[in-house]
Amino acid sequence: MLTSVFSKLTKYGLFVIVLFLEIASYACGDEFCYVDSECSYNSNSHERFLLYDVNPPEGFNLRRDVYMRFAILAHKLKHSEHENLQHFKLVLPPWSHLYHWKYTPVAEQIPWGLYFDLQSIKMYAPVIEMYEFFQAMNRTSAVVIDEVYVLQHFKDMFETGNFKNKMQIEECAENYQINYFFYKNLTSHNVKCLSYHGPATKLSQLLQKSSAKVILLHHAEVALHEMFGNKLYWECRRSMRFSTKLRDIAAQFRRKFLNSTDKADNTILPEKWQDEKSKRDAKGGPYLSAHIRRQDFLRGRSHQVPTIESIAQQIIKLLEKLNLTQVFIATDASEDEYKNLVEKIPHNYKTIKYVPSNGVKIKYKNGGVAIIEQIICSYARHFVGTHESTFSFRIQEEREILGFPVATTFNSFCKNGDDCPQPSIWKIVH
Ligand SMILES: Nc1nc2c(ncn2[C@@H]2O[C@H](COP(=O)(O)OP(=O)(O)O)[C@@H](O)[C@H]2O)c(=O)[nH]1
Ligand SMILES: [Mg+2]
Repeated sequence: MLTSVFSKLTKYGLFVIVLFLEIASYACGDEFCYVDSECSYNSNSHERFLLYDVNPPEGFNLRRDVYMRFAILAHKLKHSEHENLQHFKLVLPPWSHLYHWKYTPVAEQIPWGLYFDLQSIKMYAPVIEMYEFFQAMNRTSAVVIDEVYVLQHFKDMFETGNFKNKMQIEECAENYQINYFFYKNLTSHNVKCLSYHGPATKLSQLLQKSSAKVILLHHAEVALHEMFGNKLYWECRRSMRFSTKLRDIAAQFRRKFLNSTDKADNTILPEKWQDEKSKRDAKGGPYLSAHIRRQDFLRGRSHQVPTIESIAQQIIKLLEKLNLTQVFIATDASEDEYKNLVEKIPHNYKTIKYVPSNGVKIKYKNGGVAIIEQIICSYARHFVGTHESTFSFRIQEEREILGFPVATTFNSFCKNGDDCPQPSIWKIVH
């Protein structure tokens, strides 16, 4: 069976590739280097590496959720009773070729340190950047990945309704073309398809049986959360703080345009996420924030997505009800749609969005700009988002961490008056 799968995959040519030049641009001494003390990564011989990748069309915010499933696995491996599991490092897949990121070069590999505070993340899970992985592998020639598993759903799972946790090497359901972030110096001679149903943490069984040093899981989104919304989940989520630079840009914008500061808004967090306490008395800046998802949502979810006219009406109603005069808009709408919205909101209200300078656009790209908008939304007195958008979900989580009253956070725009599903309330657990 394994041999046949292998030969089937090799027929399509394994993969993959890119790198030496790209690594150089994130090398020691520049600001992308977030290695703890100095810039070369010191690996020890016991170390093992777990790489993963997500279905290419998935966006930034679903990817953040998949990261959490694997960070929780890595956290558990580190504390495992089995010695051969304790040395795993989770390798952070670069942010690359995301479908929605229109002005980010397709083959660019963006390290996590550009967007997240890696020190903070590492206090939860043993993770390393891709460039650190290459340093650890002494990249003098192509890096061979010992074992690649392409995760796939069991063929009959949805028909039989059998959702028991299980995993099994099976024939590949599709011709998977693996192109791991355009790296040209990665290869493998051992690729298998793993039919899988269960939480990511169950993969420890596979990792324990294997003696491979480097393992790549493709289609990692197939593995689920062990437990959504428990204490462990929220610890992992709290460790995912955004980079100081992005937080500073958002704070500056709030101060300058929205009269919002942490002190006045009661949104000061301790320096370390470990010191955060349960609270519900965040006040937020004197503005309403709205996340208005358009683009592919307009096409794929037209039955849910309200018109701009309806959104404007809902915003005006909320501003009146909350006695606020400013609304901050985060959106992927076209310029025309945004203009249309601004025109429909009376000018005694201030309607504002974040417009990045060219410098910010070039340096932080689409991902950074989206994060800045998410942060500004998080600090508002009241938030209203788009139904079933993971971009909105991540804002809701951020507000739970900041300690807002629940009613100010879990709100979605309605399609119309009587068709108005609201988001599930996932409260933080400390
Ligand atoms: N700048 C900006 N980008 C957005 C906004 N909404 C969506 N996007 C972009 O579209 C992508 C949406 O994909 P994803 O993160 O998967 O969220 P979802 O598709 O809404 O569940 C984001 O990653 C952003 O790149 C927004 O309000 N502002
Ligand atoms: Mg998406």
